[in-house]
Amino acid sequence: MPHRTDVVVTDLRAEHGVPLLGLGTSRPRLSWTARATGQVPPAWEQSAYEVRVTPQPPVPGAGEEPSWSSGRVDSGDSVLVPWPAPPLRSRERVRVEVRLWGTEDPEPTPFSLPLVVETGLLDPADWTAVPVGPDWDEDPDADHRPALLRREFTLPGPVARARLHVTAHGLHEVEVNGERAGDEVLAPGWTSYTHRLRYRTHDVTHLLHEGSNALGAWLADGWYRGRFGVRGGNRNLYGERTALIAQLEVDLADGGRVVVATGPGEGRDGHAWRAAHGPILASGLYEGESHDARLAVPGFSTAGFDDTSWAGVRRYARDPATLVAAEGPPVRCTQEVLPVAVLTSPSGATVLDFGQNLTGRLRLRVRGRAGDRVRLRHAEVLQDGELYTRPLRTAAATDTYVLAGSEDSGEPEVWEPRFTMHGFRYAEVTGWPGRLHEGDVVARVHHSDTARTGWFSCSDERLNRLHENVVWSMRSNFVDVPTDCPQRDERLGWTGDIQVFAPTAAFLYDVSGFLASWLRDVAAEQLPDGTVPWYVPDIPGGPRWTPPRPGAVWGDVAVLTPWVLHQRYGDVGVLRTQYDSARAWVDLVERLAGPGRSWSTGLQLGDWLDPAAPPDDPADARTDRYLVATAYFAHSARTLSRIAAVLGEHEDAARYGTLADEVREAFAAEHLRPGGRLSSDAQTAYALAIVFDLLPEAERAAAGERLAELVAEDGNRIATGFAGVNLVTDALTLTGHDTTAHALLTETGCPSWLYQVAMGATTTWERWDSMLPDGTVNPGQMTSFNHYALGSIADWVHRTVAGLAPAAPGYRRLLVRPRPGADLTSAAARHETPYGTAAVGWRRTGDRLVVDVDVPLGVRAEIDLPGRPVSEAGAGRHRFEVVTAAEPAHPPA
Ligand code: RAM
Repeated sequence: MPHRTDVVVTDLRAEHGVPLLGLGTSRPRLSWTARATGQVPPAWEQSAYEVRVTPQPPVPGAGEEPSWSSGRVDSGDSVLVPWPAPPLRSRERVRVEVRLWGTEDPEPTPFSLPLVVETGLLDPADWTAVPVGPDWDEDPDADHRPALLRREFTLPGPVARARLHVTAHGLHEVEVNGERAGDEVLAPGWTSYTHRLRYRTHDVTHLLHEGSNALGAWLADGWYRGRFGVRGGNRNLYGERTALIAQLEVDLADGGRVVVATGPGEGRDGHAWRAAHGPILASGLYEGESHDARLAVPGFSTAGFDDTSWAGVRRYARDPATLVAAEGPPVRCTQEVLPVAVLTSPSGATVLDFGQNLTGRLRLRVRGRAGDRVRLRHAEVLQDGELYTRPLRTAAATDTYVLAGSEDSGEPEVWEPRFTMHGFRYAEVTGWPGRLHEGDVVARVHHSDTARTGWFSCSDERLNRLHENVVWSMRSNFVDVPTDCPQRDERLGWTGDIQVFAPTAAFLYDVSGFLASWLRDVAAEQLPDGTVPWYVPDIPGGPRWTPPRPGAVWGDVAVLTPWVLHQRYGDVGVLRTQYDSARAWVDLVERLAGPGRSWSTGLQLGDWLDPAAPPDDPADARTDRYLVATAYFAHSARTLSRIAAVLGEHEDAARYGTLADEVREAFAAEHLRPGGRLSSDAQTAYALAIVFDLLPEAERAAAGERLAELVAEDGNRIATGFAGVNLVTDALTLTGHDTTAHALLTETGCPSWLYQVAMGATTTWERWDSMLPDGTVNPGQMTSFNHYALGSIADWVHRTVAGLAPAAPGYRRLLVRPRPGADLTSAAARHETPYGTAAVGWRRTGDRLVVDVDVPLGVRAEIDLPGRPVSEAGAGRHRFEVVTAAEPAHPPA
């Protein structure tokens, strides 16, 4: 059959793209994009597809099975398309190819490049591995020295394919024949371990050979049993003993199979798991790591190593039904940063400045004598020229390396801690033998290695820096869990923070798998009455946070964040998976609010960290906390009604729609004063009322006027905390006050976004004034320089300053609606949508505005430019020119 060769299918992916190995579902959803390679009509749309699936046997050539084909399926869908073929079995590897037909095309495109995916262990019965840890006694109340585990095994013939399925109680790093398996860090990450413990599958074929082989593992406390949590935290959150769960499955070239799994006693080959201490003396996520290289155990993960002095192992319990495949990318090192300066502090200390606040740890290259001790302390800021660690509270954030002695060999010792993480820009180095040379110490940035998908730039360098800061705070806090901060003794998955930041995150990086996985933990940790914990995974947090109580903004994550994933990624599945969780939340709030429909009880953090709130009571905001609670109740009920409609749950859609109407009325009855004023005459109150559509049409314009007035009265300074920060500029835009929105964005006085930039921030701060105007650190006991919530304005920047927004789930339609600010001469944004690359860039000279738009194939864009009727554009690159008023204020709403 001839092919339509000017359209090609690219970027074929399964589920969230990552992982491809060890997929946890038998029916992975497929997505692809169509790309034009020649002249394709802008209105081209996919009208049908064919999926071909070919099994890939472990031993090449052996018993090759024929391909399965879906045949021609009439559908325009290309994002998260349901698996068309028979369900996959555990460990099944298949090659997938797709081709398409366009509406007018008699002939299809050629088949795409193949995507090869492989399932993990889908059935609990697939697991023969059980948790094993060292067979020695430990004091559960003390720090523990991380252990090493090892086991040898024999392979009777050449290897065709080998997979290692691995996880742990605690943190692990696994080695096969002396080589590390995979490159993930802080594995298995942090989930609600009691309900869900993630494993990953590594391809270790190339590390094995016929004959004697060995597996080795490092084990550390991590979240599982290390001290973790606020107010000193707790140890043994999930158990008192660390253990490895590993299952190595080897397919031999002759068709045989060898399985080496963690377990007690000797295997049939006479080998057993053994345990010993290694060179790590102590390691904690907050504390840092202490490593004595003189105690190194070279070759412990290679065959022939003498382990006769090693201890045996103990077996522990774990229901294999709680072992789940990872749904997104692991934490990895993604960048290395060299110091920009080596400072000598007033007290004489050597301090490295990396020029960027980040999450990661240092790698050393050092030469010295055996026993030389290098100590590294980390901090985000200096005060009076010295490392300033008070904001870290009880997190020591100190790493120590004792040298094995490298003077004679000439080769430097290279070391990086394994099981800890720090949030820092500065590091103090003590005990360095000899002179510190450039490149001796490098900061290695770590976070969940999600793909970057969104970019923004404009003619104002200060805004570009702000945007960079947002990106850096996101990277710093997407460390397996969406955390509040990466540096102090906290680092918890605060639900409110990610609820306000999720739209920004979803533009900047592909967080579809990362957040889908975390939302499963939200559902797992929800109390039977529907209460969503303040942070997930939920751990003891003292009387304020434990047991969790229902609070608006934070609990609403259960409804609003799945909706964000649906809007940005076209993911209906996540709505289905989270549906019960979302309903349980709204039903709970409905009960709490009672027939009056206004939620006015309980612990509410409200507009947390309103800059007017006293440093020691961040919930004491200008906007009444119960106004915030009722507004969010209305918004979540409305959103849930929309979710129900998407899922075809029509009764629920109607019921929650009516509930939302009633809460809306209750809100207006209680909080709206004649003339459009609200009971709390504050930025956040108006922002909520406008964006959540809680006011009658006539009062809405007045509310917008009042909001603009308040901003002007405040000297264009921001006056919201977490509950209003992501809404205030949208509220201004929705009511025709773009000029005021831009004034807020570009203000530099304290508090404002650019105040932080003017103070030299390289990440976004927890408090508007984490650093006070005099350069000293805010005395509040809760002062982080790396929190993402206040950076959530970036979503409005992308959608409104650059003008790139989704107009249908997954960007199947685009809304191009830039609203250039008075002082900007250009701005641009680009986003890798599920349908391909979309971009908007504009440039202004005098009153002429030139706008360039890239629309992916198969997508239509609504073009809404100032002073020009709304029009539509199909795929391809388009240029529009309009003559605007010099200041494009008050566009049609
Ligand atoms: C702080 C956290 C977080 C916030 C909670 C309420 O401790 O840093 O940002 O959500 O308080």
